[in-house]
Amino acid sequence: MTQHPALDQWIDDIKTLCEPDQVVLCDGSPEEYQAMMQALTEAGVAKPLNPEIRPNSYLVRSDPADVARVESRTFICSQHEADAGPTNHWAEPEAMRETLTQLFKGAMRGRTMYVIPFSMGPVGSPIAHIGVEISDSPYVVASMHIMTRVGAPVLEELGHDGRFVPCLHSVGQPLEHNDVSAPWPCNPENLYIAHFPETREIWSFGSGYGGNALLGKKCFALRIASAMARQEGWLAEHMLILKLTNPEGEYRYVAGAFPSACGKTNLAMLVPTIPGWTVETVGDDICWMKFGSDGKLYAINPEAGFFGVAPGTGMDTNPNAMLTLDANCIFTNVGETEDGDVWWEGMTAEPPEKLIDWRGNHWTPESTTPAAHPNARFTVSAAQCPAIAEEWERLEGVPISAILFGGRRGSVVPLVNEASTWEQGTFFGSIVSSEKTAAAAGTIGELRRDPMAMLPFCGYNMADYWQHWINIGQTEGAQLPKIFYVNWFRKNDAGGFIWPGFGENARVLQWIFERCAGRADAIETPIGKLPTLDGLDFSGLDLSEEAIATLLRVDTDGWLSEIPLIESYYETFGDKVPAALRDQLSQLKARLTAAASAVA
Ligand code: O2Y
Ligand code: MN
Repeated sequence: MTQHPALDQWIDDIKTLCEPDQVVLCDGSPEEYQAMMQALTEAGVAKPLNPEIRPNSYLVRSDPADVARVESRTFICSQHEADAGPTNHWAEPEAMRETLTQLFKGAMRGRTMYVIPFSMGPVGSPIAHIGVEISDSPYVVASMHIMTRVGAPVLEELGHDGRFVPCLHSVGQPLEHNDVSAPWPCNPENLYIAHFPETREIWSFGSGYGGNALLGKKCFALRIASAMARQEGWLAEHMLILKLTNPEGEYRYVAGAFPSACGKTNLAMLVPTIPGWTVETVGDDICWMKFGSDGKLYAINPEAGFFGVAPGTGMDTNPNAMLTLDANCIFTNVGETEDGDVWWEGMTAEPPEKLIDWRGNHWTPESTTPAAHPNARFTVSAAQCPAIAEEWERLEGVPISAILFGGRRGSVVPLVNEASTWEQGTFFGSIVSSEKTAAAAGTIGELRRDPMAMLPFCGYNMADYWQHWINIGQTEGAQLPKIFYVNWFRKNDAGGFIWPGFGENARVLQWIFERCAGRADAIETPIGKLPTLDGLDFSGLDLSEEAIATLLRVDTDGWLSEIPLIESYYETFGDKVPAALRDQLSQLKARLTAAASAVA
């Protein structure tokens, strides 16, 4: 089938196991994409949108039981449980292999088995890696076309013996004689998203949705790649990458890790409010960084498309995303308007008078359920983004000057602070947290730690991952990016957000840019380096002196009460926590205690 005997052998083994009706080696062509969308349309799961409004675009409705990544069914199958760590679900590899082998036996009966060779990253980039996904879902094939680079150039790059990550996927619903396929086949009762970091394999069964099924994204590019990166001395991160240019045309590249619901895609496509500054997008979700010969960290976006959350995306919040969606999109689980277009909450200020909701039911603004599922998604090629940076597919990647960490914190954490050292920056990353926003009683205001925004995506023990970050910082000849912690979500006493956010975040990026250029002042404080009161450009913003002071203040008491929370969080990782991070924590405590007693 290919010129790669080991790949052929794997394809053959999976064919024998899964017993599909036929096997198709995907070529990544536009014709293949159209054939998949045609098949999905005939199956009644996809619907072409009005070509006058949104050419070559489709609405897909998934099974309501298969609408998001399922962390409780996501497993790291390392030989030793300690290597998965307390933040992952661990399963013994041989036992998991046995369970999955039974499930995959005959799982593709009556279906086509697609073999999808794909590259994470531009084909031929020294930072890219190759995977092959076998799937029985035409939705997965079409989505992989958009989200990765698929087809012949990938096989050529692989050659006779190149290394690839085998990614096996089935929706888990074989067709017996005369069965009619469900429009969106899935098997939520037998769901497994299993990762084998030591052998670099992925097996996913029972879901056709997003991160569960498009195995290049979270499964490969983060969970497996993080384990590869640890072995090979690079970083696989849950980060956006943006290019920031000042009015003089000087530019720098910034990577940023934020937990969900912090506006990561919006930041990646930001339209600055400050005159003369521009932001261009390199990536919105994942960043792979390797050292170049000059000691700098060079980054690529391993993906080729955006799989973004639709609700909340509108011309007011993210015009570049909206313009990206003009044509050639797959929309999953959004509302359908009367004129054959799509709609979701936040797309326009006024909802349409009536539409068909994501479940296929009639909907009006009076309905008590949302028109679009909260995790409804758009899938679209990154090349269509009007803000895409021209170098977004550069084989050698782009040199990163700054790394941002951020969470959603109403109190304690200032608008921005800079780590004095790589170790302190790693410490900042390890304590990233957001206040829970869920309406569940008793949880509001409680902190959810999401270190480096990698909580569900680290393919090995989180504390070993922190040690890997520390080790990266000790690499001979490294010219490391500066690390910053940002918080757009600080609240005032009345509970309102102080900082306007969105395009105004460019003011913070400006300070970061100037710090990287060695031009802006900073004050050394117990929690790192903060802007001087006049260091950030607040001109034209309706912010009182008190509000500015709150944004840039070191809340000594707040941080002191945070220390025991961090200590007990670290305790969950036992003695694996790097000594360098324990040192950072005790030094922070000492500095805060000294500051508090100086005031008293
Ligand atoms: O529900 C899913 O499978 C999508 S998850 C996702 C998609 C795009 C970018 N980020 C994420 C995430 O969970 O971080
Ligand atoms: Mn993500």
